[in-house]
Amino acid sequence: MKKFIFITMIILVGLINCKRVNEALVAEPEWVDLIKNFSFEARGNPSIEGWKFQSNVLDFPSFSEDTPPEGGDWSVVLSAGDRTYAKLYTVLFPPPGFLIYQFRFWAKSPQKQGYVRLYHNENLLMVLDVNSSDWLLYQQSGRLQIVAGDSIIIEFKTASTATATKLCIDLVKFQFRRKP
Ligand SMILES: [Ca+2]
Repeated sequence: MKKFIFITMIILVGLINCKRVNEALVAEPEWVDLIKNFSFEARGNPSIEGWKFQSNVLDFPSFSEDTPPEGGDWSVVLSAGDRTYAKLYTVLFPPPGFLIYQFRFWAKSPQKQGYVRLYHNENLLMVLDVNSSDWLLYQQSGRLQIVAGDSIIIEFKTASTATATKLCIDLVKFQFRRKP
């Protein structure tokens, strides 16, 4: 009887170990971040490397030492006013396949006049209004079918208003993982 119980225990331990191995084999894929300069800084200096800036008045955006939690030393600031606008965007190239994505960023616009658009090629995936006067984390997730050559465009822009307005941005992350 003791021998039978002992053998049964060995088999059960073996089954549990097999289950753990199987769980490890089907573990969820890791998230991959597509934006390298997500904090708008490099070695302690402000930077928009990897991003493009457009304005009908300004050549560069400005930066601020006012950052969100864990936002490092700098955030980027888009300023607009009377008949002016400012736009900051980046073009990403995810690998082909069926992907799950997470898009998140911290932003604030004291005048509640900023927004972000997310495009898949020419198709608008989403628009978010930045209507918080204090730093706020915005996030969105979804699924994408990517084929070779497809692009994802993330675009921050100030609204074109008569009065001066600002849009502050930091910690912009676009992460994906393959559908398990
Ligand atoms: Ca930063």
